[in-house]
This record gives sequence, structure tokens and C-alpha cells, in this order.
Amino acid sequence: MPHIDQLFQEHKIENFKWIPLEKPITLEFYKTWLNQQMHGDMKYMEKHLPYKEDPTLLLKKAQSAIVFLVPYYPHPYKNDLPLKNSHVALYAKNADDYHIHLQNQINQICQKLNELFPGDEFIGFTDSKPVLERDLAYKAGLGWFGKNACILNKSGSYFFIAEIYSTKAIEAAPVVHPNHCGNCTRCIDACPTDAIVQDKVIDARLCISYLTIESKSVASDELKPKIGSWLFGCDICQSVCPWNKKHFGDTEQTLSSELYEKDLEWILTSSNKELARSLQSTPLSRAAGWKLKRNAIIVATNLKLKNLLPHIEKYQDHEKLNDLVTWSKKNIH
Ligand code: B12
Ligand code: SF4
Ligand code: SF4
Repeated sequence: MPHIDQLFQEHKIENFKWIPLEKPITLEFYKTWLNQQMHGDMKYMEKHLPYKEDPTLLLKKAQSAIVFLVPYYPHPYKNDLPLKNSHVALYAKNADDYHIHLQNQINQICQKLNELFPGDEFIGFTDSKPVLERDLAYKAGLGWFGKNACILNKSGSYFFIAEIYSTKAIEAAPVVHPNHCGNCTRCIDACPTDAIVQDKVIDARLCISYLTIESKSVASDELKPKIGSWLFGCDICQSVCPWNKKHFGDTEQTLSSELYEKDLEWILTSSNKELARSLQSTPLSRAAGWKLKRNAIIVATNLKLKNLLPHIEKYQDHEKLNDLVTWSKKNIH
């Protein structure tokens, strides 16, 4: 459809596909994952099951989906994050939260689609609704499931997945992207917490991304040192991937310990309100407050930043951080 191609071109989106919307093909894997409690504290993932199974619960009479990939590296918008000297996952290293920015773009595309097809409905999402997004991208032939569970193609995996549900019926033959992981196991070997428990299966409870963003508790003593210097998210299983290396070169971050210390000091000496205000509408707002302080204490201890101990000790009586402070005092030297 030439007008659709043009619309996506105008939005600089190259990788998209319009496919019939059916039950996800990997739904059974999702169910097994939930049954094994690999979602940890993310209890909302259980409530998502019926919606993921039946897309018409999100859009009545939904029949198709336009699925697209939006690269987040190198960053499309230049805008510095307040914590620019810290180890933050690449997707979040931008002051604009993609949940807001990309969603606005999706809404604009939907508006145009509604004009092009007045009899049909279009609503779009990214990472905000109960949709099995990787399954959609896989079904659309936009990439394959890597052993690290990420969807990747020969241009790597540093992209968001977004989709527009539509009531318009569409016919398209399924094209599954061939899997090019081969015998490679670099992501599995490199994961510091052994969170990739089997090919394409992540135990979220062990994943640094979960431990620093989603988890509502403090990691076990066994896991804390393995978080290393990650303050928010983790890119290891992607940065070691040969397809990302081939396309982007080395994406591992080099950080100055001195500047990192300043960032951590700022987190530990700011009130939760101040943190929330400064990080408002950035991806980091998801962990602003006590969670970011939790992460800062773990990183400071792992990096042996003893100068920060007086700031850490101030949380000795904090109801959620008290045990962590005791651990830090023991391990920071
Ligand atoms: C919950 C969640 C997390 C959790 C759980 C991780 C996880 N693996 O699901 C945590 C917080 C840990 C997380 C981390 C990350 N996430 Co996240 N996350 C989500 C979210 C909200 C739901 C995902 C979900 O349903 N998981 C359920 C489990 C079962 O799915 P899964 O692990 O992908 O497993 C599938 C495969 O294993 C497959 N499968 C299993 N066996 C087999 C066998 C065969 C033969 C086949 C074909 C398939 C297959 O089936 C499963 C079900 O689809 C989605 C957004 C969305 N609405 O989909 C984003 C999403 C998956 N996350 C995303 C990103 C960017 C990340 C991080 C890279 C962020 C970071 N740098 O810190 C990491 C990557 C960690 C990893 N290696 O997966 C992107 C992924 C883009 C991509 N290229 O794949 C998404 C799609 C958000 C978006 N809109 O772009 N995430
Ligand atoms: S994001 Fe980090 S902790 Fe999670 S599976 Fe990948 S390497 Fe392991
Ligand atoms: S590191 Fe290797 S096994 Fe892992 S996703 Fe990349 S190609 Fe596949």
C-alpha cells in the first residue's frame, strides 16, 4: 500500500509490517513462564494473560496489526539525561521517555490512518498495554527470537517494538525470519546473574533489568555483587551479541568513577520528591524514589566508593533500606 509506505517514511520508520492479528504463537511459553513464577513481583503480568491471548479485548473487532521497530541507539533525539555519567541501559539514556515521545508519534500515525480508512479504527501502543510485542514482531518477520529472548535482526536488537491494532481485515502470508543465532551462546555466557536459564527464557527474578527497575524488594546477597555498576537496566546480553557488534561496534559504556560517584551522591542526598521532580518524564522516573536509592547503594558498594558511606548510613533506619545499609557497611571496604 503506497500511502502507508509514505506515511511511515514521513515518520522515518523503515521496518514495519501489516499482519493479521491472531492468537500469539508463543502464548504457551508465556503461560509456562508465569507458572514457573519467573515474573517475580510483576503480578500484573498474570492479569495480562487474557488480553495477550485475545487482542479484541483491547480493541473490539481488531483484525490486524501494523507492527514496527523504532531504533533507540544511536539516540534519535539529543537530550542529556540528568544522570549522564551513570551506568544506565542504552534505551533509557535519553531525557525523553520513549513511553511519551514514541506514543505521541504513534497517535499521530493513527490519526492519519483514521483519515485514510474512515470506516476503521486504529489504536497504537508501545510497552504500555498487555500485548505480547515480541511475538508480534516475530510473526511480522521483523526479526527472530535471540537466545537472550530479544527480537533481533541483522541490524541488531537496539529498538523498541510498537504496534497499531486495527479493525481492518488484512491478508498477508506469514514470513518467519530465519534464526541466525547458530551455535553462538555469547549472551548466555556473559549474563552475570545466569538469568538466561535456557535458550530464549529469562528468569526475570535474576535479571539485572528487573532487579534495578521493576523489583519492589532488595536483591539477595548473592545477586547484589552481580549487579555490578548497573544503576538502571542492563545491556550485557545485547552488547556482546555479534549482530549488534557488527552493526554498532562496541556499545559497552566506559564511565568515569569520579563522575559516577557525583551522580550517586546526588541520588543519596536528594529527597524522593526532588528525585521525582528532576527525573520527571525521563525513563528513570520508573525507579525514582527509594528504588533509585537502593540501586545507588548497591552500585556504590560494588564500586567500593567509601566516600559515599556517610550518605549511605543516613538510611540505616529506612524501613526498606536498613538491611541494605548493613550489607553496604560490611562490603564497601
Ligand atoms: C516484562 C518485560 C520485561 C521484564 C521481563 C523480561 C522478559 N524477557 O520478558 C524485564 C524487566 C526483566 C525486562 C527487561 C528488558 N526489556 Co523488557 N519488556 C517487558 C514487557 C513489558 C513484557 C514482556 C513479556 O511479556 N514477557 C514475558 C516473557 C515470557 O516473554 P519473553 O521473555 O520475551 O519470552 C518469549 C520468548 O522467550 C519466546 N520463546 C520462548 N521459547 C521459545 C521457543 C521458540 C521456538 C520461539 C520461536 C519462541 C520462544 O516466547 C516467550 C513469549 O513470547 C515488554 C513489552 C510488551 N508489552 O511486550 C518489554 C520488552 C520485551 N522489553 C524490551 C526491552 C528493550 C528490554 C531490555 C533490553 C531493557 C534493558 N536494557 O534493561 C531488557 C532485556 C532483558 C531480556 N534479555 O529480555 C523491549 C524488547 C525489544 C526487543 N528488541 O526485543 C520490549 C518489547 C518493550 C518494547 N516495546 O520495545 N523487560
Ligand atoms: S539484561 Fe543483563 S541480567 Fe538480564 S538477561 Fe540480559 S545480561 Fe542477563
Ligand atoms: S549473542 Fe549470539 S546467541 Fe545471543 S542473541 Fe546474539 S547471536 Fe543469538
